[in-house]
Amino acid sequence: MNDVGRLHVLTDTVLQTRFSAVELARLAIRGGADVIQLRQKDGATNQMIDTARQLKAVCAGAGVDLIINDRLDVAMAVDADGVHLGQDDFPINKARRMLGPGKVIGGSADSLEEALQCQADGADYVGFGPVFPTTSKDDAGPVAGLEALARVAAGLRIPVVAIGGVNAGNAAQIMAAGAHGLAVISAVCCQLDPEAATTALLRAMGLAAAPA
Ligand code: TZP
Ligand code: MG
Repeated sequence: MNDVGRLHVLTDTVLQTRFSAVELARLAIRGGADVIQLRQKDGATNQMIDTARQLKAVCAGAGVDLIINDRLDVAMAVDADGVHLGQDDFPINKARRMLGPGKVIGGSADSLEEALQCQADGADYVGFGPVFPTTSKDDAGPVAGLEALARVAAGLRIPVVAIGGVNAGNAAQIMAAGAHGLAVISAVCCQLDPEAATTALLRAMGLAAAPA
């Protein structure tokens, strides 16, 4: 079983254009993020590989995992630390065979059934959500809520990372529900100070000291 980080920051350059993916990664890492996920839905594959390669250098220098959303091919091209696969993406069990045991594989789930299937297929963690309302993903599906999150966290052997509408105001409740960690887009990427926003999340999770 591969170690899974606690605070996953998904880089987004569509909802905001102030920061590049690489700038976001640098700032989030300075703020304490331990996983950077490249999530890029559009654009040329060559350009995505180029961004992923730059992110890999930034993450490797900081001892942070780089995970690629959706694209097993891009993850393999840059020797990323892992891949995050949705229900309609490359199958987790086949990705495991291609990547080998040492890479992190996450799977998306919005129900206990989907989460259990991800686990059975060999995922290292499940990204569960949306736990709260979000405007960052058009097809995010119904809001699951904290009780559903707690049921999934209790029902799985592998870590559950909560996603969807996560912010410093609800992070403590999410962790109390049994989540291993959090994944965010807007709570970091769409903030004026992504570094400070990352640290605020870690504090709310109980993983960083309060300011002196
Ligand atoms: N998957 C489920 S909700 C979501 C994704 C990618 C969007 C999360 O974005 P935000 O801004 O943290 O709510
Ligand atoms: Mg996907």
